[in-house]
Amino acid sequence: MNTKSLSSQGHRLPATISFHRSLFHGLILLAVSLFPLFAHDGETNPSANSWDASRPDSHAPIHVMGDHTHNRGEWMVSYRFMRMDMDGNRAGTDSLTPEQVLQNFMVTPLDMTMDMHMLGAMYAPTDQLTLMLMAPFLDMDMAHRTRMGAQFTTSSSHIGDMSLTGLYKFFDDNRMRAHFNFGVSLPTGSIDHTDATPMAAVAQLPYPMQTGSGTYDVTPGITWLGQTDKLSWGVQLKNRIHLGENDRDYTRGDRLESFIWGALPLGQSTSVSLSLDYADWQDYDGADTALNPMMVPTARTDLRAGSRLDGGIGLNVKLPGGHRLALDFTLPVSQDLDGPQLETDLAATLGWQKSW
Ligand SMILES: [Cu+2]
Repeated sequence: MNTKSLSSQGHRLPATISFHRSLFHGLILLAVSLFPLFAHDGETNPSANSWDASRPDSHAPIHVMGDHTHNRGEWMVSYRFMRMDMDGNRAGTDSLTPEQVLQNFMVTPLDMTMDMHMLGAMYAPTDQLTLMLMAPFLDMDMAHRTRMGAQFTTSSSHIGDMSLTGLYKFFDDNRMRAHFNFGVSLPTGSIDHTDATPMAAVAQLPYPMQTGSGTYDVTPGITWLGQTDKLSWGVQLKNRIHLGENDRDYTRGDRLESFIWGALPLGQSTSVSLSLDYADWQDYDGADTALNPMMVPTARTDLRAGSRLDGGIGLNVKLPGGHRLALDFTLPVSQDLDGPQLETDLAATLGWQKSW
């Protein structure tokens, strides 16, 4: 058992996470400053100077949100199905057996599946500003084992936190585009999910099984896109900051995410992509007094932080009539969790977009 991470205090990043964070964000800044060199071209065709939204590789891998803006008067609707599989616990970068977790807790989580159905709409009132509305619906199941050897599963299912984002384009030249992401997330998800457990017929579910943050959140970000004759690329940095405290007296930890991707067109309508995502998130402030932190690690506010680097591969197909279909998979390259916490093994996203 990793006693160092068990004893760490809330809302402070472990040293290894701060190091990874600095390293990865440094690499992203370096990449952003080098990209204009690749994007440089001496072509005489004036349209070659514009970023081309009609290319199949112009959209980011489908798990990246708010990656593009639209021209004035354009609409887009989208649906995404995302599945995330978590199996087994870890503390730091080490895997833990259920028996190791049960040395310190009455109950251990074994695995979790999260399904998300995400509806999206985009509309551009001007060439500079695109508005985006997103509504997630979450469906989660978590399997557990008790010290006595009993197994049980809890479930929650509800609309998540809806968000409204303004994407403001501030650069559009030399086959590159850049925009700011200004998002507000509303507490439409629930923080009051209960289910039956061996301890109680109606038990408040621990933090990861709640479908909302319970707070108003802001999600500032920046996105930079570019194209060459052969490929498209993009970089996005995004932060989720939780404002205030929710009705159950806690605040989720803030989350920093960065995405970097490249996409290669295969003909007129298909593209393939590779991506690298880095995220880190912090511990919670406050606590839900209905949860017993001695019972299960998912009820501990100081065992929530972590960081993860994911590699992704994606496919994107343009169809007639403004339709697009996309599929991508992301796999962790490394993850460092303030645990015991369930580790992520795989995420898959299938999406459909229609614009007019
Ligand atoms: Cu769009």
